[in-house]
Amino acid sequence: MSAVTKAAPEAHASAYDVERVRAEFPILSRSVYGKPLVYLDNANTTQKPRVVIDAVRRYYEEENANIHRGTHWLSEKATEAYEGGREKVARFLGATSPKEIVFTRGTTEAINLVAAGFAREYLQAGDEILITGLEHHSNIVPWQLACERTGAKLVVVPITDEGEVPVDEFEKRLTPRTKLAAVSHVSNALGTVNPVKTFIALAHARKVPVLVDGAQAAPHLPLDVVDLGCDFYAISGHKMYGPTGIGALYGTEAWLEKLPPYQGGGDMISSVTFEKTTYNVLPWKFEAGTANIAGGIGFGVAADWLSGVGLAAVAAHEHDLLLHGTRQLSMVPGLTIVGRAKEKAGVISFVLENVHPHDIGTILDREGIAIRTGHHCAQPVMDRFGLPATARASFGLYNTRAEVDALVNALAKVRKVFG
Ligand code: C6P
Repeated sequence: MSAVTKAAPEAHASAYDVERVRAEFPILSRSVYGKPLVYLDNANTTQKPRVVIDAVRRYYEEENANIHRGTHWLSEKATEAYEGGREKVARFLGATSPKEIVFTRGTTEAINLVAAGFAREYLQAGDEILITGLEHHSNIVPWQLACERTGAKLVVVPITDEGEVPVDEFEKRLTPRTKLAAVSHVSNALGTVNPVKTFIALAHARKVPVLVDGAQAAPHLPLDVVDLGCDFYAISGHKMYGPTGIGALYGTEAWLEKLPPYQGGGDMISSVTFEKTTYNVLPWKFEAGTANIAGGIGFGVAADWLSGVGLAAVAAHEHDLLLHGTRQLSMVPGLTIVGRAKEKAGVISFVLENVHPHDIGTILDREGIAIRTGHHCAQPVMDRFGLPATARASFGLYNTRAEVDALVNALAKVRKVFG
């Protein structure tokens, strides 16, 4: 398997043309309840550009076959396209080799893979797994399962009223018993960008490996896993303008070699007898059964497309939306923004006096505006702020200031309905 060639300098970093980007997304021209769709639920899942839709369709129309095991032409084509997808994802993340990219169903499965491997090989009673109070359930529950199985303990770094994870609080909880730290890069519930590079350096100084939940970072920030120095990085294709049901675990070759297989079945073996099975080489050791072939192909195309738009430009554009949205929403009477970290991605969680977030969501929906309401699969974050739920607007690279204004105007209607 070839090494990864580094991505070319970002294409349109200086002149971000949001209308040109929007034109690539067929769904953005549709209406909902007779109103133009305003899609502000990007942390949940993103819309798909035409190139991704076409790549998935082309695979089914022209190249559909199972991979790795056929001797025929179609199977070779499908294998090439799928493994090409892996190379693209590796390049997107800055990985050294595609061997370090394991395709999974998404971030959740990527974290479960590592947690299960640690539970089997590296954890025992009294050991500690360090997480933060900002985590999504996907970066809590797999570790709880691992702890239940082994007697290890989950240690949580508390968050501040702003929704930040203080570096000294993180450092304080790294002990000789810490076997791994698992931290989100960007919080889905509050938008906080964690200083993961600092966390990794502190953990590594104590020989503690670090897994980063990058579900909410990969679509929004320039990334380089080698520069970050993380041991594992988990991402979801569907949050990166790619298909659902596909994601990736980046792991250093050294760690992936050491971890045991996650599931058993076809493709992950090199030979099987009833007495003994030997496993396939990386990354296939972790990919049992027929893969999500169309997903892997579409994910690669999405990763290339996103790099082509340019993550620095995307981050700058979304930061502008964040500033504009924060300013406008702060002026809505009775509205409180939850999560005011200094470093934030394009996520605004808020509550409105005397209105349940679900009611906000329902009224906005009738205006064609899609946001998410609820606990955002981050119940401990809600508990920290004494809230059952928030309303959350999360921006993507195709959103505009006008859409943010539409949200603000619709909130005036919500206030009217609720007096
Ligand atoms: N957050 C949201 O609306 P999956 O489902 O495996 O693709 O991603 C799980 C996940 C893990 N970590 C973080 C930080 C996430 O935000 C998510 C998914 C969505 O916020 C759906 S709950």
